[in-house]
Amino acid sequence: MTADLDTETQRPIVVASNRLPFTFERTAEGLQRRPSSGGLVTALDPILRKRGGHWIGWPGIEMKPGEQLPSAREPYSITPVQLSAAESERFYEGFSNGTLWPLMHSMPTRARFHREDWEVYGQINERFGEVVAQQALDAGLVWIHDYQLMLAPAHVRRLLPDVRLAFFLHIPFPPYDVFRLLPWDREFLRALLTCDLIGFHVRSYAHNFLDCVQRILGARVRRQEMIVEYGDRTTRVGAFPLGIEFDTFESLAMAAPRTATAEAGATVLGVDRLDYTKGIPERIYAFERLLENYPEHHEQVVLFQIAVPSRSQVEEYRELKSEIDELVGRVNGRFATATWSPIRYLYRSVTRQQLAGLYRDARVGLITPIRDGMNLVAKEFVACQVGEPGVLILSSLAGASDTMREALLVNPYDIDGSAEAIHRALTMEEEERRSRVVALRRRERRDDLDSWVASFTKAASATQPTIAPITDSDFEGWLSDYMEGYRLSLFLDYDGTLAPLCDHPSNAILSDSVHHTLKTCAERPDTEVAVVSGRSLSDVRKMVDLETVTLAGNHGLEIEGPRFSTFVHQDLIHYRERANQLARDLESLGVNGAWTEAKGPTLTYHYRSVPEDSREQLVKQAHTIISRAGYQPRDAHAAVEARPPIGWDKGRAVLHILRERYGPSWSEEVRVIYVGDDQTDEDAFRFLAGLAQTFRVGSADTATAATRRLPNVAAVHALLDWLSRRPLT
Ligand code: GDG
Repeated sequence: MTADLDTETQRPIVVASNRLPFTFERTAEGLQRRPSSGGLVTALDPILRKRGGHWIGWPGIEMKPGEQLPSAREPYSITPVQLSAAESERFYEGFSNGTLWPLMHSMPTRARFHREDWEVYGQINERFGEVVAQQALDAGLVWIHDYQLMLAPAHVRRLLPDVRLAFFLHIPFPPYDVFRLLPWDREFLRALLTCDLIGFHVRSYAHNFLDCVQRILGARVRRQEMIVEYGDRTTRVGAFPLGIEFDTFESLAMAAPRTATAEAGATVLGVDRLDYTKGIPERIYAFERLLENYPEHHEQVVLFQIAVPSRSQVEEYRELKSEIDELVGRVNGRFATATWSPIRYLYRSVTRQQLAGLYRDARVGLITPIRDGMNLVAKEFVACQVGEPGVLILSSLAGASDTMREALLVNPYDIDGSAEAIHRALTMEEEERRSRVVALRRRERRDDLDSWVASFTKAASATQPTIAPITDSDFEGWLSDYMEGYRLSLFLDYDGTLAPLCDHPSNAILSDSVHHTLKTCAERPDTEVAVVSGRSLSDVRKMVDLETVTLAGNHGLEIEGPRFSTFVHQDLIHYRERANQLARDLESLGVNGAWTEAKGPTLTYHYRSVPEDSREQLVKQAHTIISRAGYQPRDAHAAVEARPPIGWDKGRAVLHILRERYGPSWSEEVRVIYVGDDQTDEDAFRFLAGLAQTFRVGSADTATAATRRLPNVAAVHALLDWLSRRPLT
């Protein structure tokens, strides 16, 4: 088998989705395959059949130890991701279909939010990410699909920092006010932003996503270009309306034998997975209204509804099935005659060939979801209009309505309006029917599945945009209103914030221009500047070299500054000797370029020069030694900090400085900005949440409590520069 290649890079494409294209069932004869249902498989299977590549997904059953999947017949390779029955319940039925599916379809009252489900969803996404990363070492493109795997990109990115990574969402992305109901909204957005490209079906979903990253994460969004900048990474966002295999459906429709429905008079056809988003009850009400209002259709017209069983483990789906059964029974009971039942309802799937014949012979395609990412049935219906032209009635709430403007568009909640549309479709002149169908078919033939794949993969392999320099207008937008009329207290971390990270801390020297701008800020009568560092106080004093600046060393355990009584945490006295002992203990780990920096009461074990493959072991040992000495180990940039177990951190140090300077009502006197790049700055970000504007500098890969991110030291300098030039308060 040859893995086919990503066109641009000539390297294989790796696709991951929750389901594989087939699902297994355990029978007396062993594991049996049956095709998976639904739009995602319909879309992806032909792509991989044609191009080859690798598909990673869940096989649909819990496999027994040592059990092998029957070998694949597909012309592409497959790696199954195993889930236990318990995991599948929480991950699939629970979080994917109980939380995300309704929420993303803007039906929040149906969504349930359970932490246990969320945790398992996170674990399974991590598992998927790891399997994908194993298979994608030389991939030209990793392409992850749909709402079940929205956190997986972050894990792939963690393991393969340089891989080309794209995501496509097959369902809607809801507006900000709905998405933010998700208690884990930030985690989802952050994970998606590890991708190079994120695709949606239509522009409005892409715009909803942009709104969310801007408002929830504080990311920088270039709307015109549809680019998100977050930390030091850029992500393209785009609308890629999915198409179908037009030619295949057309050929199937041409070849399909005449169906029994064609003999039964005019058929109004509905085809859906049995799902509450598909608007099946509303459709039956609309059909009932048609029969009430237009008796001329009695005995002439049949609504043929195919509902493919779906998610039948989920209670809500079982309830929906009963509701539909009851409705069909009631309407049939009300209108049926000896020779005619108005609704034919099939609760099972049919073959593709049968489906094509049904589409072709239907007089009306009634596709009226109350919410739908795209809806492929509408497209398949028009592809199959190879004989007498039928009429497509399409919900304006399906993504497909964005482009399929020649359909009769209806709001499915408007029962009378929908009934009118059915009547209009049933009585439409042939000329109008043909004009509409011709236009619809022309577009779907052109924008078919191949063209979708080509446009998506082309966008995914385009050169990644660079971060546009941060300008005055960014800072004005973010900070002007907040600061207006107030004094400013500005807190800055040192390493990685004011000076770039270096192999050795002694090399992390302030550039002349940053030093100058910092000095200008600190000399302004309306601004106080403090540098809060993990370095020892004497060290940070040497590096900053400005008497006008307040300095906090050892994460704020020692503070000094102008008009400020020097502070040394009272408990430190107990730790000086212990720190010396710990420094001696850590010497044993001084291998491969690792070394220990003794900073008085605290220490830092640096491993920046240690080769990647020996880091994990050393870090683990460092943690053990530090904990054994009664100190707290804490991960920093290529370093482990050892801090005495004193309830003190950068957050408390900031509070101390603010209270000393401005008294207990400091928040009424002064506005606060805090900028840092390190895990230890997170204490300050958390403490200052709602009380300050906070910026996390650097990579977007770790979570942050900061209000916004800045990409690098240059952006911090731009901020200082803007602050130094602003009009005096
Ligand atoms: C999700 C999004 C988005 C249906 N019944 C039978 C059958 N089908 C096939 C259809 C069609 C597919 O299933 C259904 O696709 P949809 O797009 O309508 O809907 P979802 O399953 O909800 O798909 C949706 C899609 O992903 C793709 O991105 O469009 O918005 O919700 O292809 O033909 N196929 C066969 N027998 C049936 O009885 N063989």
